[in-house]
Amino acid sequence: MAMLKKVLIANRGEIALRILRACRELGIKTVAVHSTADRDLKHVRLADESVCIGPARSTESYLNIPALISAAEVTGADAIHPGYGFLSENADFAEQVESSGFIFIGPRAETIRLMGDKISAKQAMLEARVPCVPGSDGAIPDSEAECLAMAEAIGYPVIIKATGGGGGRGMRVVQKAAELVSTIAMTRSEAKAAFGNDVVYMEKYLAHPRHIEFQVLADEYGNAIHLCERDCSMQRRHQKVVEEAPAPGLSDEERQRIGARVAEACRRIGYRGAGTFEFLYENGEFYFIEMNTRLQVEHPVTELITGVDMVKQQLLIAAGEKLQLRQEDIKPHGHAIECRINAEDPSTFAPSPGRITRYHPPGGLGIRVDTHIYSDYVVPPYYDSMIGKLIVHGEDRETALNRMNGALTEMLIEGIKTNIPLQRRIMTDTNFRKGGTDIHYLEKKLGIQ
Ligand code: MV4
Repeated sequence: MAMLKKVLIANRGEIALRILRACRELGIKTVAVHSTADRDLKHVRLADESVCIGPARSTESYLNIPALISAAEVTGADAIHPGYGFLSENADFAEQVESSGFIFIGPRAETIRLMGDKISAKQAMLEARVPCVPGSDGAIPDSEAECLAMAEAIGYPVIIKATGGGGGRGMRVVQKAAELVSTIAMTRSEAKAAFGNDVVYMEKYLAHPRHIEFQVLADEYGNAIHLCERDCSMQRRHQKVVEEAPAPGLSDEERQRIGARVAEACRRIGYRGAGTFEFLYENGEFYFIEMNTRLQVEHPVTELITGVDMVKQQLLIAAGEKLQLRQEDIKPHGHAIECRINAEDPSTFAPSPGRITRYHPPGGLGIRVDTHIYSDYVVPPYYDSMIGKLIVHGEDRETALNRMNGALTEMLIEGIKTNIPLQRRIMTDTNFRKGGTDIHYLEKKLGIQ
């Protein structure tokens, strides 16, 4: 690894540990950074060096750009891996990392900016012939009459989205013409307050889609491949609960058609690193909605079906190496499912931080546990409630589902509440087992029972 000798991991929890493991396999030294609440994190103990970057509150630690760059300077790191969440999709951070002389493990800052603006992202995808949701193809017109005519042409219901939003923030559904103008005004003012940007766009509202996303890897030399798709439809309040690969019922023809389009889009925009194209899938059609310019929580299901170590690929790409994988090398094998394990009440979803008094992970063939927890670890109240991921692989979906159900039964976490009971309900749900449930399924199931 010529260009990467030391990587600073600008994150915490399970993903910091995942990145540390990949670095170690490549002989790269690691720097852990942590808040005062995170001194006992597993990866902090395992890293070659560690730096305390600030108090528990993430705005003063994991989101503190000067503190992170100083930590890279004092430890002599070559590169910074942002993980997911925190600063991973912050173009200003990527820019400051690079202008300070470090490698940002991710795409160029301008690519993050292009994709962070949902209108420019969609325009780039339309130019690359990636199928998008029919809509305004740019900002909404100025005049009320033109907006009404546009919505009429698209057909109600329509959805108004903030270009600075994404991930479920800043959007509103409009059922009929009488509500259009006021809803546009409301979405605009909320977007202005939340993102400092009041530009909004319009799309046809898809009522019962599945959420299917395609994984890509691209190097700096115009080589780009896709690593098939994941189905992430099982979600609650825009938080994914279960992810799986491949998407149930998707044909290889559909997979290759969309996969080829997203890989080509990467070449056109000069994409670098790992990325995800998010689609809504309804009535056999794919509609691009957003791109994620980072490693995702659910990357392990892709790793298990393709055999590709995605974090290792990110590091190699950042080191300036050419992608050695070719599209022909990517053949999905079997089926993988991930259950996110959260420290929360399984029925009220209230966070449940505290001391883990006893921990027994499941094991056996096809079982993977990505977590930083251990017996006596104290889950702090300051961060996301996800404490780990249970991922299984099997020769087919049925095998994977049964293996997951067994692993969830075997997994023991005491001292705090977890969502393991909810995950067991999902794994035994008749409709989920049939495959193809939509993005509203879990909220409906929870609402009725
Ligand atoms: C949509 C939609 C229906 N129609 N766009 C929510 C998060 C953001 N990534 C886009 N989202 C949606 N966009 C159109 N034209 C429904 C959603 C949506 C959703 C999408 C993916 C995963 C979960 C979701 C939950 C609610 C709404």
